[in-house]
Amino acid sequence: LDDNWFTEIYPEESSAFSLRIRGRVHAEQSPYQSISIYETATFGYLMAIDGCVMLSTRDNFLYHEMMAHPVLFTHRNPRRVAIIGGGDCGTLREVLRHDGVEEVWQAEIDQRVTELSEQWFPELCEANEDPRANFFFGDGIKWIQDTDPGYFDVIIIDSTDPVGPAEGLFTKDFYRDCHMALGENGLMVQQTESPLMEGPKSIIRKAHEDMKAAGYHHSKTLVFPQPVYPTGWWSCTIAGKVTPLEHFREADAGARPFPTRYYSADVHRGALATPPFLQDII
Ligand code: AG3
Repeated sequence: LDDNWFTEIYPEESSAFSLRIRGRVHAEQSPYQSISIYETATFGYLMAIDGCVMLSTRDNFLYHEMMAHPVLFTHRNPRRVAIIGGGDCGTLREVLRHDGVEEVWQAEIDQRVTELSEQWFPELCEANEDPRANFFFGDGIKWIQDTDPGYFDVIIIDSTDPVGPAEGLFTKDFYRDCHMALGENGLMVQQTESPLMEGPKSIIRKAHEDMKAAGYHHSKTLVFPQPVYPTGWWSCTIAGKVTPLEHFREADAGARPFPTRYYSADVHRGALATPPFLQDII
């Protein structure tokens, strides 16, 4: 493949994902990472951080809807929500679709991610002026430690892979800090990478173990497609203090008064089904 293609090579260099591009429209080294934006032939714009795909115009709705709606329709009355990472504001937009949500905080370490998203993915940032939306740019781990105990109903961890700046977000200590910051019915959800990349060092299994060790009684992995990420199949793992995660507000999800392109009550129910091979890992 030549310069007309963007390629992300996956670990062990035995597989890769490519998209034909019209060109690279932006590249910079921020204080935290390298950020590039490409104009692709058929996926709209693409943001890559340190060479890893973060999102494309065409398919980010899959990931962002599944990071926001299942957890918000599982909590019985989510009013205060925190997003750790999520600098592109795609998750934030989905959270703000819920009328009952009164206050959302997005704690992103790299302000440049948000600024570039405003420029190249304006549709994801269309709700940024909503008076319920609040932005903190800095270390999300310290920020959650400084949060009043019990303040949030839901915490969404929308991070990059568990290397570099995001490594500390995949730890028991961080889950415990989130546990402190959550109210008694609190729920946390984390993006947990691809179920098909699972090896002996299973990220999903470790997430479940660490969540239990951090004091959550329930944890559940949901799966969904995401073509631009490694293997094309992705997951998020929800952890709950008291709420069983198989039961969600199905009637509310079915009657949601806002548009979605992937999420529905049926899709939510389907995503809760754990394929046998994944059951074995967890
Ligand atoms: N969050 C998940 C990115 C992980 C992709 N990994 C990779 N391409 N190797 C992205 C942020 C979307 N809001």
